[in-house]
Amino acid sequence: MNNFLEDQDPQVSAIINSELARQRQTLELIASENFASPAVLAASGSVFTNKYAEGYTDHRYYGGCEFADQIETLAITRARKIFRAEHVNVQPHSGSQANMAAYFALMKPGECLLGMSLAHGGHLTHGAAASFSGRLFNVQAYGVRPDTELIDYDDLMEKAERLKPKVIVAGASAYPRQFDFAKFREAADLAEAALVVDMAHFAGLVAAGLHPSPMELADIVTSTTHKTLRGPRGGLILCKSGLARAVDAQIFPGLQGGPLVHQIAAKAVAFGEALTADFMDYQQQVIQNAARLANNLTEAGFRLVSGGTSNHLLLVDLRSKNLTGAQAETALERAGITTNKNAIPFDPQPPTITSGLRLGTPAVTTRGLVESDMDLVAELIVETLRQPDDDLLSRKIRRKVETICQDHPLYPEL
Ligand code: DSN
Repeated sequence: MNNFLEDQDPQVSAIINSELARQRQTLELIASENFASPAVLAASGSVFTNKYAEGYTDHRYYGGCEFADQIETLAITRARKIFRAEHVNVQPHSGSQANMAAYFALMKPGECLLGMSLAHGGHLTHGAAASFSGRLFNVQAYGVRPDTELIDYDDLMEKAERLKPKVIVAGASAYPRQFDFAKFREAADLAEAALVVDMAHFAGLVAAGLHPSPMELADIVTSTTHKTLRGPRGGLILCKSGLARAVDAQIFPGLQGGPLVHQIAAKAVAFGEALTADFMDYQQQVIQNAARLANNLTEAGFRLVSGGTSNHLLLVDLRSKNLTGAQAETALERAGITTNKNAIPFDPQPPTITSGLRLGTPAVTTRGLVESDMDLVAELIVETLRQPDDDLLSRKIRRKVETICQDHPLYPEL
């Protein structure tokens, strides 16, 4: 990679090169990961890393912000266009901070937040006890139905009416289906609550028009920029003009100091990419690849939570295979396939072990894999999980994984 880095700090350079080699030589099936373009990486590693720009484009607390203003304005303009949003804040350092700012803009500590249970696929920041959300707010959870494993909208309505939350948050980290935002709006109206939609996982699908957009129905929409959206690591908030000041004030000076201008530059690049026809095709392929992987695994006798997928991810129930999520994750990693263990709804195992495995197709699709490749990927997963402790087999599979990776080179320009 960078010669100047290698010359100055060979230790750091070697570790970065090892990570590049790992990404190149393994199949990335973690549903929340992706490979940002070289242009995004270049912007992220640019001289904007040196710049303080506390405040917003109309009012900075530092001099020398002419180009920081230009880049932030460009990122905002592009994000507004992608999502048809009235107001955009591109400064959140992460999705968690975006969610925190959204909550603080809408309610006070101690008030009630109704979010999807972490155990049923929700996110930490949607009310888990260990997160700021569970510590600061009176958190209540909705979840999925035991029979269909789809969101229990009746339960959501009942809880909205009875608990009168101040905020309802829709969104998840491990839900393989689309969200019915009209039902969430109905629940919010029943409770006279605000609706926050955290679209971090499926923002790329929304951008491509392949998942209903929450923009019209939600009060505030939050996201990360690095999952299906395929940008740099970071957060994003979109809302109606009426909430713009409240949201902005919660990000700065409420939660953050200086924005990460280099990340905002990289967000601008990614948003530019998200406006292209190629990006639409890419998202379509992400969905097709997930559907194909789901079909293959089902045919091989694996039960999928909710029976399949209608987005970029699937959740495999490993119980009938006498395997835990932790065992499966370890076995697949040895074979060069990176995944993560994940709780399934009503999981009898603790979150550190789990009965499930979450698989997603955003990253392998960026590498150029299509449905026929997913047939082979599924075969390798099935073979590995059939004999998870067989070292010889995992070495054999790893070689096949490396062949797939060589056929779909990653970052040839680096
Ligand atoms: N926990 C991340 C995920 O992998 O879905 C999101 O923060």
